[in-house]
Amino acid sequence: MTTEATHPTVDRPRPQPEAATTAPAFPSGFLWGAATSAYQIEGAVREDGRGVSIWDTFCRTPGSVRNGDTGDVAADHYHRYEQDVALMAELGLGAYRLSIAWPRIQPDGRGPANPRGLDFYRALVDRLLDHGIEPWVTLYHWDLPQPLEDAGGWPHRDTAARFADYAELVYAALRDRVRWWTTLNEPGCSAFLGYGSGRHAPGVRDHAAALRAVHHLLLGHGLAVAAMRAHSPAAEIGITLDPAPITARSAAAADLDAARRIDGMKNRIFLDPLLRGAYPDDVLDEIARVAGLAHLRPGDDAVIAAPLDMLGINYYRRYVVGAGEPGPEPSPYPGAGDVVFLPQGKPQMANGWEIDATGLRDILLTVHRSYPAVPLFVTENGAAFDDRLGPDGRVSDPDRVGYLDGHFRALHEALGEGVDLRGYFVWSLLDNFEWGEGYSQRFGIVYVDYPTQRRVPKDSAHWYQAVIARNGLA
Ligand code: IFM
Repeated sequence: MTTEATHPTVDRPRPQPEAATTAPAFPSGFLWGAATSAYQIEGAVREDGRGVSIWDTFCRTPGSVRNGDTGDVAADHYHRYEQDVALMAELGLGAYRLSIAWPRIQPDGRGPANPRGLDFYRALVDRLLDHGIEPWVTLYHWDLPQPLEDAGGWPHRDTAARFADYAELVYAALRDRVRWWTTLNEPGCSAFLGYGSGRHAPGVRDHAAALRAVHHLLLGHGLAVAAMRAHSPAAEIGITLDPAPITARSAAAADLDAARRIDGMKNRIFLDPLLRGAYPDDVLDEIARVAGLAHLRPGDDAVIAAPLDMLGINYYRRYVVGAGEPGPEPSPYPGAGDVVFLPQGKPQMANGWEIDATGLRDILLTVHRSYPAVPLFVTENGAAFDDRLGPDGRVSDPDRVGYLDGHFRALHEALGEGVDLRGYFVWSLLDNFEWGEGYSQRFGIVYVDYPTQRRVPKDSAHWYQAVIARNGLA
């Protein structure tokens, strides 16, 4: 068991670090970066042989994305990547986490690589290296080629094999210049939002399909790791998850059970197979009840548990849960329709997520203490606020500065507790297409004026630049 769900005390007093007399400094070599993903920033969806992804289709399904927004243009990074890399260099970033658009490489999701797709990423990576910025490549950040969805998508076992083929193609083309590789970004969102609640592409609402998707995403990850390592063992390969601390509203048995179930579907369903070699028993019982076990085959567990060189953690919020009544919207999580998610009265981001920096420390400690050792990186963390370009040409975002400061202190505490944390990537470099919320939310430390595509570093970008320069807080 991995989170506070397993510790029935609510608001348990925690040991407080002694009041800091000096500003937190980070270990030498700590990696400071920024992250984006292909569909959220690139645009150019019909250029250079790119195929159609499930997000292109979903965006055209009426009512799926706020304001009918699409990623057709996004932040136009496909055409402006040189300018964007120059901006990263100015900020002093040590690393940039990007994702590859699978439909640019294999427009149909299978077959030989589209050379023009690879050329774009080669050029981007080379530009990063020219500036001394380490490229961190994520192979899958949610943009499945539509033909693979038409053939069954992630609930279909063959998609795992297709993903491994794709991973090997990209790896073969870029491994001479990219050291750090991540297979999947937040497979929980792909499975449970894509096939459970239907809030993300492809918009399916079927818990059995979601659980099959979980397994095939994990299997695809394991097969991809094997294919990449067979090609050349030199790479550093990992996966990015978005585990969250789950806190029960009270010590009542029903609330603790609600917390166990959410912890199971949000955290342990991924962490346990990857790091311990099997689904936890209670999660497996739920999979059997909802989806049956026919999709789990002998040998899968070992493939999925391929040793990792690092684990990426994306952190945004803590979940406080209790037992309640099923709501009107379908839960993303099987067996959790009755679970209520409770506000704690903390300050919120523009999307309503409550800000809780202590949750970042807690989830890092949980992963560190409950699982076999693996180097950790925070591969995403950030906040959306209602940013505006001022008449003076500045974007003043004190809330984001406060947010980052609080979360950096949480990182520092985790390091002090012995967590093997090696780096941090802010989400996001640029304002971008926030999936079902379209362009209504701005997560960037750089403001994008969409009508002109002008980039304006927000105050938080300048503040982050100073943190990076001194490798610590002021
Ligand atoms: O924008 C997303 C990103 O694509 C995945 N992690 C969460 C971010 C904010 O919602």
